[in-house]
Amino acid sequence: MRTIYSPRHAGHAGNVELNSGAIVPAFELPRRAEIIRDRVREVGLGPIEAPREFDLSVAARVHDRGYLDFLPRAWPMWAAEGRGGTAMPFVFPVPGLRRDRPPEDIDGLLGFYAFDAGATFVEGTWDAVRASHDVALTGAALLAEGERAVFSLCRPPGHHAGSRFAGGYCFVNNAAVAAEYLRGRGHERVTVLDIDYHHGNGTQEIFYARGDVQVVNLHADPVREYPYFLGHADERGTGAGEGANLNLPLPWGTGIEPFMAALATGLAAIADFGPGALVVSLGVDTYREDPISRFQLDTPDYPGIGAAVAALGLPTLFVMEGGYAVEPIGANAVGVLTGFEEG
Ligand code: OKP
Ligand code: ZN
Repeated sequence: MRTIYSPRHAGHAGNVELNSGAIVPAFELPRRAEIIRDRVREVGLGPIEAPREFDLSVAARVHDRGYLDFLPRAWPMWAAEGRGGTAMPFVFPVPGLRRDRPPEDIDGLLGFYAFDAGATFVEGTWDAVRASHDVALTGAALLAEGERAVFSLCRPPGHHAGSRFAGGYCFVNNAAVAAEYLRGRGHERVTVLDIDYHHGNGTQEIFYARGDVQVVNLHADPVREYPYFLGHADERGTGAGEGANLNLPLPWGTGIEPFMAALATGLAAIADFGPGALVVSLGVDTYREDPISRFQLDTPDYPGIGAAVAALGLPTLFVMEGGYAVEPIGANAVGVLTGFEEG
C-alpha cells in the first residue's frame, strides 16, 4: 500500500488548547504523524510519497466559500493585531444569535467559522492544512487511477470540520474532500466509514442530505462524549440522504468485542449501499491508553479491524484522523493497514 505524506504538517505546532479549565499544549502534535510515517517504513508497508498539488475546487464543493477564504486569512489577521501565540475563538453564533452577517474582526470571525475552541491557528497552520488536503486528494486520485488501497497520512485531521466550521483540531474535512473527488471520478456511490473514537460530526453534516455519499460512524456515545451535539443513533439522514447516515454510538469502556460487533453492523450497511469506493476516517484514539478517550482497544486488536474492512473488497482510501497516545500511534494505525493488506 502506498502512503502519501507531507512534512509540511510540522508547521502546525506549538498550539495550546483548553482542557479541564486550563490552557495546555495541544494533544494533536507533529510527532504523531512522524511516528506513523516511521512505522510505515519499519514494517515495509510500501513506498512513502509526496502529495501532488491540487486547487481548492473539490474542497469548495463540500465547504462554504466564505469559510475556505477565511482559513488562510485567520493567522495574518491575528498577527495584524500584534498578537502571537495561538489564535482561538471564544464567542460562537449559537441559535438565537445571527449567522447571516460575518463580522469583520478576527475574534468574531474565528467564532463565526467554528463550533468549538479546539481548532487553533499558528503561523504554519494554513500551509499544513493545505498540505493535508493535498495528501488526501492524492490518495483519492491514486484510487481513481486503479490502486486498490492507499494511506493518506493526513495531519491535521479533518472529520470534525463541517461545511462552514472548524473544530476539534480540524479545518478542512480531508475525508469529505476525498469522497467528493471519488464521486466526481466515476463512482456513483461512495461511503465514508469513520472509526475514530469521536463522532465525525463534520462529515455527517456535509453529506447529511445527500444520497450519493453514505456516512457510517462508530464512536463514543455523544451523550457523554465530545462532540456531544451530534452522533446519536436516530440521525439517519434527510431528504435524498434519508437512510444514508448510520451512527453506531458505543459506551465508555468499549473493548474490541463490542467494537467488532458494531463494525460488522456498519460493514453490512455499506455492502447494502453498494458503493464503488470506500474512504476510511482512521482514528486510533480508541486505544486503551489514549489520554483523552475512553475505549479499551489494544494494539493487537487493530489488524482485525483492517481485515474486516478488507473483506468488503472495495477500493479503499485510509485518511488519518485522531490518536493521541503518541508512542503507540504508529503500531496502532499501521496495524489496521497491515491487517487490511493481509485480510
Ligand atoms: C479530534 B479527533 C480536550 C477535550 C477534547 C476535542 C477532541 C477532538 C478530537 N481538551 N477536545 O476526533 O480525534
Ligand atoms: Zn478522535
